[in-house]
Amino acid sequence: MATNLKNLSSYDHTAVPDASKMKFGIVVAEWNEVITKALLAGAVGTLKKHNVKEENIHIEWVPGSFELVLGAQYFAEFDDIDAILVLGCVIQGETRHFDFICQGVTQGITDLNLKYNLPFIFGLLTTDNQQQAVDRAGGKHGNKGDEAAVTAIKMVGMKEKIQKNNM
Ligand code: DLZ
Repeated sequence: MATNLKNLSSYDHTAVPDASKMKFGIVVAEWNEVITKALLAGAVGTLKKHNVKEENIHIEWVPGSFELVLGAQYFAEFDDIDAILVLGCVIQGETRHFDFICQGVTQGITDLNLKYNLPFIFGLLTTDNQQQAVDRAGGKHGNKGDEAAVTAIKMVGMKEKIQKNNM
């Protein structure tokens, strides 16, 4: 949770492995586009900061957050990718739609991680209102997209390290 104790864009740069050979897929939701564009900018900027090449960042848009899971699965099935980031923003409304979308995406992403043995990174903002989303998409609590990018690089690095140690 982004709180006063944790800014989403703060991390120890020395603890992030070099990502110059890594390849990432990013699936972004069109709903709440102002927010998701900011998440995407954060994620891409952070990947590049850690030497990911432009041609190794593959971006696809889906209509809403509910479609993030299938979009991510398409990357896993049809592309040679090291990790997939999903970026979306679900804002609480008057109905229970929020709960169903959040549950679906959370469980879906969890299942994909295990099914494909690949890092699928959960870059979904689930907020009570627009301001909370703004605060976490490059605002006072940092950018969830930055956090997703760093997490993706770290997970790929971890997998590579364990594979190397066991060869
Ligand atoms: C329908 C819907 C609603 C009410 N709210 C959001 C939202 O806050 N964030 C989001 O990413 N998507 C929302 N959607 C769209 C659903 O995710 C999905 O695209 C549709 O239900 C069609 O499957």
